[in-house]
Amino acid sequence: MTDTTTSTGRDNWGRWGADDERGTLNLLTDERVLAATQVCKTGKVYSLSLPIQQHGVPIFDYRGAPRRYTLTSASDQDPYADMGGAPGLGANEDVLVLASHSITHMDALSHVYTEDGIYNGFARDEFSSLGGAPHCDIRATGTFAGRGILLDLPGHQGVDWLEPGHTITRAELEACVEAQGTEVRAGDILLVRTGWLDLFAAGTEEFAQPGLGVDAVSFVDDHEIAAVGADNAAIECIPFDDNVFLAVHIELLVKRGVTLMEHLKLSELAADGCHEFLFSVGALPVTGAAGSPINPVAIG
Ligand code: UVW
Repeated sequence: MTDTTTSTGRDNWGRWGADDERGTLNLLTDERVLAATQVCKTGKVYSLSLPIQQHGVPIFDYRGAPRRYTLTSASDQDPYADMGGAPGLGANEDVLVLASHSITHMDALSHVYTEDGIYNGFARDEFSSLGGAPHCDIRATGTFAGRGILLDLPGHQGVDWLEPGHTITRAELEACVEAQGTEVRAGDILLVRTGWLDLFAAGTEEFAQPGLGVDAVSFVDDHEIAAVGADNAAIECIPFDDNVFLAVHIELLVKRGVTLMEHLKLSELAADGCHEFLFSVGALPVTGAAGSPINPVAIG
């Protein structure tokens, strides 16, 4: 493993080869995925995605609200008549217009760059307006599955949500693991519930959010976590830890190649006390894209 000088002193550049574009998803071996299929106890299927709609969901102004436009409907007179369709026959179809990082979404490893480049040292300026990302696009992330674990921090701490700006430490994650009695295994997909979506639903106007701090990154390293998701906007706390903009994105996504999933709906899993499940997600396979809306599934 390459060891470069970083704030945490660690990265995964070169760990899976100079051409690697999947980062810690390499930890999801066939054996681990097969073992994950054995953890289900109830068979209950959970969608972890918020609805894709214009209102009532968290949206950043610069990304804009998703739009669904009608392409064809019954307002078109017998649209198939020219092709032999019967009178009255038609079909409803839509055109969807949405930012790749809309609402519940997944970051490709090309999403965030630093002056050193993107994950694994690919150049930061190779992303083009026509082609997007020639390396580490969302197709490289693709579809994956594994054993998911939920750390329900508000549940453990006896609050509805962690306060905006709360910086989650490794000790808090470990204490939650201990209290829940959740075993953490190499190759797990870690989902962290901060309660922020519940606070959003309660009408908060605050930009600040609870989320992981840089101290929590060693939890991901030492437990060999394959991917991280959370119910907040950016996995990490806002304001950013130590006032370093996107500090945890830099540590996890850029340096370690950890795929991130944001705005996950985790309250139903938490309410059911479902802390271990089979997790599966697929990105829209858009060539060159730096992210994708997702509808992850957990099976309890
Ligand atoms: C950024 O943090 C820039 O985006 P996201 O929250 O989608 O990872």
